[in-house]
Amino acid sequence: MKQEIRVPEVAEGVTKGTVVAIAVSVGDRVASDQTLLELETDKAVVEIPSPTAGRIDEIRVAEGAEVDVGAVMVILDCNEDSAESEKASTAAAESTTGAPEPEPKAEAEPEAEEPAVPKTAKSAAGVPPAEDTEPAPAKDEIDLTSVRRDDEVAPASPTVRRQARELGVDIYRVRGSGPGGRISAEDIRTYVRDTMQKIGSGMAVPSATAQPAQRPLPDLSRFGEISREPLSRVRELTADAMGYAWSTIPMVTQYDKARIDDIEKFRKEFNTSAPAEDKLTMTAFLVKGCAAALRAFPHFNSALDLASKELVLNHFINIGVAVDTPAGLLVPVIRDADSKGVARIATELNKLAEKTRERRVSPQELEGGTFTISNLGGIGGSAFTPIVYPPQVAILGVSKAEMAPVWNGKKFAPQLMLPLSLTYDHRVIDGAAGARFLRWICEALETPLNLVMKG
Ligand code: CAO
Repeated sequence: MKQEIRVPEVAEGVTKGTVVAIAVSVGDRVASDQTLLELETDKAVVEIPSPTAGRIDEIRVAEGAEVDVGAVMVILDCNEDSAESEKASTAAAESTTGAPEPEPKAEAEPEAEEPAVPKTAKSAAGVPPAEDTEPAPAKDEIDLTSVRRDDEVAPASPTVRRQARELGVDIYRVRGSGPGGRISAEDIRTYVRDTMQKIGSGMAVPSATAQPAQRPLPDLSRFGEISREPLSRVRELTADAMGYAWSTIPMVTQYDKARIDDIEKFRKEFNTSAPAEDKLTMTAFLVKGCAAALRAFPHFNSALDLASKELVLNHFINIGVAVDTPAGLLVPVIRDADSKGVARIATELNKLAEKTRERRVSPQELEGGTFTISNLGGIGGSAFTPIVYPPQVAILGVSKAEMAPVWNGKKFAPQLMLPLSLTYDHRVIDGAAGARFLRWICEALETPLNLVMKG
């Protein structure tokens, strides 16, 4: 007799789930209550047990597949002598663990149409129910086929993967010590031990918290036509750096506006007679203003070393400037910006930006920045929150300067206002310091003489 194993109703309101692991292969003999596969829903992770002993005749789902409640996942051939199958399976379990499996339930023979009852259930928050008892791991009871998530592989038994989940370990980060990289319970314990030691010594921990693993994408083609394009190396590196920054740095962004009528007037006049390569840009003034501000506020020109519990103060001021290129965002660096005049910075930046857009910039020209400016004002926008670029602790975002009515104490007067947004690492910089630093930059830009006088 063949029996269909269907997706059970795990919890009220749950209508579908994702097959996260298949623990058996076609042809395998299984005992009653043996785990067939694991199903993940937004509420719980459950192991789907075999309702009776038999042989796996067909597997109709794949790992990663989304399945509806009631859908057939596995066909079980129960024609085999059930008692014999169970005996064989139990004996195998005993021979590897020394502990007998629980007595099979002789009466566990549900109707063919009835979905299998989940063996264990664990809340999505990772709290197992009180009655959840860990079954004795049986080495031969599962198929250790590689379990994939995107490009990552985690070959491990359902029991080991459940152990990882319960400990909050992202199993895709654990190095398996077994044949073919198989991950054992001991590997999970080693990973937890190592991680705790690193935390204790203040070292950076490459944990799931630091770099949240991406969940498998749903099948978007179900909703319409899609196409795929490979990530450029720049995009890959940006994704990595931004993901790391976003998940490890507690950031705050503050906003202010600078009156830049005088700078803009001077810049326009200067540019009427300047060759293209020496054109004075708004970004050049910003580099100069930030370099002077960093001299006055050295903590903004630092890096946080948690391992040694120190703040590393850079005695050089290298300003990175975000450049939009067809391949993605690149950040070349103006070195020792505080010791250069605005005209020299402008010439250097024009050349560097052009080289960067043409991808002729060298790796050396992209490294060593101690602070970054991201000017999107040439494109538009009234404000944005840039992300700190580690190991730096602050970044200045610049939006589009626009004429605005500003109250001068007697009346509203039209003025060119440049919106600035400063994001900083709140572990290093307090809000008051952030506000002072940003105001300092605004004042330096509002009266260009300040760029010479301040610092
Ligand atoms: N407000 C108003 N106008 C601005 C401006 C601002 N904040 N910034 C630049 N402009 C104007 C310039 O004055 C220039 O106009 P003129 O030709 O009349 O002088 C025009 O916009 C174009 O400027 P530009 O882009 O050629 O020169 P720039 O030095 O100001 O900017 C650079 C150089 C490299 C910053 C810019 O080309 C760039 O790539 N910006 C994008 C940065 C980016 O992608 N950041 C996002 C990072 S986070 O995702």
